[in-house]
Amino acid sequence: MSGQQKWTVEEAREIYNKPFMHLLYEAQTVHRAHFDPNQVQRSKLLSIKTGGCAEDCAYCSQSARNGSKLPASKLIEVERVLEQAKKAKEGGATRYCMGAAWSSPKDRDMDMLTAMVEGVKALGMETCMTLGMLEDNQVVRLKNAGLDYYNHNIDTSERYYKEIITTRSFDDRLATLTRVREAGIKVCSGGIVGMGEKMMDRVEMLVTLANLPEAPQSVPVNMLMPQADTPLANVEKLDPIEFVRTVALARILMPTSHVRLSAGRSEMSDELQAMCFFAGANSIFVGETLLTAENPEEDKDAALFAKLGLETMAAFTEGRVCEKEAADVAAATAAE
Ligand code: SAM
Ligand code: DTB
Ligand code: SF4
Repeated sequence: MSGQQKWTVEEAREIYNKPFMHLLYEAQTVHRAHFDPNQVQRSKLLSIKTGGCAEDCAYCSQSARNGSKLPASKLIEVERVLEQAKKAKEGGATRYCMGAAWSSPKDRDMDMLTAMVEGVKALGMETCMTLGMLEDNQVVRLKNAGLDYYNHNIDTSERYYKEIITTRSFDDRLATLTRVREAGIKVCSGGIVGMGEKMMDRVEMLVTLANLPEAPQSVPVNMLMPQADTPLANVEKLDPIEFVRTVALARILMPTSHVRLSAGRSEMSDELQAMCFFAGANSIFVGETLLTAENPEEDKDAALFAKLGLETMAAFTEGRVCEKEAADVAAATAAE
């Protein structure tokens, strides 16, 4: 399939605009062919370096160029990261994502970053990092440390990207994704919905991701959380149905990827989140803070899981292993 066009923009637009019931039914059917529909992964985020970022992403509270009041911190100590990861694991998270407000890491940071990956992996958690653009040698070091996923969002369509970020290009973003994929690290790449983009920007963003030589194994879909003092602080709210359509299209175009219901859940009703799960989302961030922004409290999520009969997806690092499959494998092995 390498290098082949898998979806046309026209095909994707037609799917996105199907009558809502058809769209949800199709997304749920695709979802069930590859995943247990009642299992949702709990992921935890930690900001390992906050604020003072040199990039000008219009949505971000951490950009120094947005006049943001968020002070720049230093890279936090490895021990603190591991303490927090252990707590997250005890709270049921199976995936640990470490994010830094950088354009790219400095080589002098790499020893600490690789130690974080090794330590979190040793806890038995899936590891993900998001550190900005990477050079070849940095990708190799992260791979050798055992990093499972690298998050690097394309955020929107190529057309709209220029309206949102001027300090780097869409192609810069794709170049890092190529490096990560070629090094054998799984790609986590998605975007933000509700930044004033058009419907076609959401569609084109997902077609770009699905048509990469290998679709990202992980696709975060974020709802913009408007941040004070940023250019998008007062952007018009998007109809939540458009958000669900975006999740459904991600599921249909990338059937075996984890589609992650990421930022913005604190503003979403239980019903909207349930619709996102039905449309194929199968991961959430848990805990009261994302990187800097708020997220639903743990007891609220526990109640939501109970209400919907959702289970926490077991940890996995290779392929997709849900609890049921893992139990089947264990039973078959025991019977041998
Ligand atoms: N600095 C690195 C980078 O940009 O690649 C990593 C951290 S960055 C904060 C990770 C992602 O968070 C961004 O690509 C963006 O998609 C998402 N994000 C940031 N601010 C957001 C906001 N206010 N609302 C929704 N998503 C946001
Ligand atoms: C992603 O797509 N969403 C997460 C994760 N990848 C790193 C980050 C959301 C950030 C929301 C804003 C904040 O917490 O500052
Ligand atoms: Fe920096 Fe990442 Fe925020 Fe952009 S999204 S300003 S690169 S921290």
